[in-house]
Amino acid sequence: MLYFNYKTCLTKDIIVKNNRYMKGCDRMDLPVLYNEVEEWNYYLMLYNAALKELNTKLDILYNEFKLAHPYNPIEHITSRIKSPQSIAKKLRKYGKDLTVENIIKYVNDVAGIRIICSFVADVYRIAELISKISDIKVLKIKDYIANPKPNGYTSYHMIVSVPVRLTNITVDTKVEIQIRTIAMDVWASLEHKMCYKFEGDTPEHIQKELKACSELIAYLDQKMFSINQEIQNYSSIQENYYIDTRNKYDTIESIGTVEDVDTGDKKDKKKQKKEKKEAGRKRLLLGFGA
Ligand code: 0O2
Repeated sequence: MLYFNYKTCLTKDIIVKNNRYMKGCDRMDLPVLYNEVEEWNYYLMLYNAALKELNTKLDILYNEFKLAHPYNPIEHITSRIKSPQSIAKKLRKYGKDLTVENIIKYVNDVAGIRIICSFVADVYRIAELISKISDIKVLKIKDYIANPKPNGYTSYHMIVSVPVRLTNITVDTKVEIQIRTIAMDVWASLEHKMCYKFEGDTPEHIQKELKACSELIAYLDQKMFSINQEIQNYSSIQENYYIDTRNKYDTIESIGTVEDVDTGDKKDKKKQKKEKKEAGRKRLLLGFGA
């Protein structure tokens, strides 16, 4: 699984392909907040920590799927901290002043994770699994798959809170998770790129074309899903193998205990210690007797 930063992440986010390590944005300057810099840095630290926590949980889910399920429903995962421009734009849209308090209160996607799935059914499956992860609290759901936006945008959005444990306190921190199929992601990425310059004032005929494309995307997703269903029927032997593997691992409840192992080496050391002690006693007795 590769981590990329989607769209607008600032500097310092690093993609390291093989060790699956993502370094979050450490700093983000909002010049308008010059008198709240310290406070903002504190919240940024929390948002970054929440992203790391959630990324780790999702990475575990991803690896488990790779090992013990017939196919991995997750194609890839990306995460980012929202850009200052985007934060400012959102608050402007809500008619709110650019203050740290308003960002925390009104901007739900300062920290964002995007999960790209293979099929629509996988989107719902992953959403359900996320809602079952201990520690994660689902605050809000927007199902733009069941109810697409008027422009044709489809995606499943969850606002969740993740506990960030600091030395003295635990802070529940908001993260937006967007879950969508590859096809939905193609549409959203291109629409975002193409309509950015219109700033919400996209000409009507272009809007219509994009809506038509989104319908094609929905058709494609549905078609690919039914082809996949058919393929799954051919591979029932493979399915059984995975069910066996999953059952085998489902019985493992803990690998978190410590056992004292009596190695030969340890025995030797014990013996040596005993012999040394006895020799010392003999020496003492000898001395006493001398
Ligand atoms: P960026 O650059 O991704 O940060 P809310 O306060 O949460 O109820 P909000 O934030 O408008 O209101 O919520 P919503 O509708 O869930 O949208 C949040 C994000 O979804 C957007 O963030 C986009 O990433 C994506 N999104 C929503 N609608 C569209 C759309 O029509 N087209 C595309 N391409 N993406 C969309 P931002 O802040 O717009 O941008």
